[in-house]
Amino acid sequence: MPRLLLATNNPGKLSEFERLLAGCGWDVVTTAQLNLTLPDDEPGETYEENAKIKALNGARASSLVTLADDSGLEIDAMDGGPGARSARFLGADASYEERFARILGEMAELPSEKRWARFRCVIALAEPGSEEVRLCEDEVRGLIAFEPRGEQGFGYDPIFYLPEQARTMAELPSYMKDVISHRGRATARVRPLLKELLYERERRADTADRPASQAG
Ligand code: ITT
Repeated sequence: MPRLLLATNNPGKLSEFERLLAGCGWDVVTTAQLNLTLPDDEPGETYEENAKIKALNGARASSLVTLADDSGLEIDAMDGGPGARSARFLGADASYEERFARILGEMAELPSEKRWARFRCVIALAEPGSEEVRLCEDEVRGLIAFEPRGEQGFGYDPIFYLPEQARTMAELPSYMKDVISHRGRATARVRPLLKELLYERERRADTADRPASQAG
C-alpha cells in the first residue's frame, strides 16, 4: 500500500483521522513515525491557505502524498471568531479552561438563540512534486453551551452543544463525533479523491511497466 502522510501536530486530530481514514487504501503514517518536524506557524489568514501550506510542507519534507487540515470554531456572537485563530486564541499557550472562561464570560447574558456557532474544517491533499492542492471542506452547526461538559474529543468540544443530540461534542462517543463532525464530513469528501489518486498511480505504474511499443 502507498503511504499517506498525516501532517498534523495535534494529537486530537491525529487520532480522529486515524479512525476516519481506516480502510482508505493508503497506509497512513504520522510525522512522528517519519521523524519529521513540521513548522507550527500558520501564516495564512484563511483555513484554505493554512491547510494548503501544511499539506505542501508535508509533501515536500516527506516526498509522500500528504493530508492536512485547518479547522476552527466560529461563534456568531464573536463575529465568527476565534475562527482560523482557534488554536492561538488568548495565546498559543493558553489552556482550554482559560479559553472557555473567556468565551462563556463574554456570552453569559446571551440566550440560546443567540449562541449559534459552527466548527469548520478544510482538508488539503498535496502530491510531492506538484504545487497543486485538492481541497475539501465541511462544517457542523451547534450552540455554545452555558458550561463545559464531557471528556471526549479535544479542544473546544466541551462547549459545543449539539441541540439534536442534546449533548456537547465532548459527550459523544468517538464513533458519533466521526459521523457528525466537520472533520468527519470533510473526510467523507476526501475519500473518493484518495481513491482517484490510487487509481492514477496504478495507471502510471502500469504504463511505465509496459514496453515502449505498447505504451500510450
Ligand atoms: P495542526 O496545525 O498541527 O494540524 P492545530 O491544532 O494547530 O494543529 P489548527 O490550526 O487547524 O490545528 O487549529 C485548529 C483548532 O481549532 C484546534 O487546535 C482546536 O482548538 C479547534 N478545533 C478544530 N477542530 C476541533 C474539534 O473537532 N474539536 C474541538 N476543537 C477543534
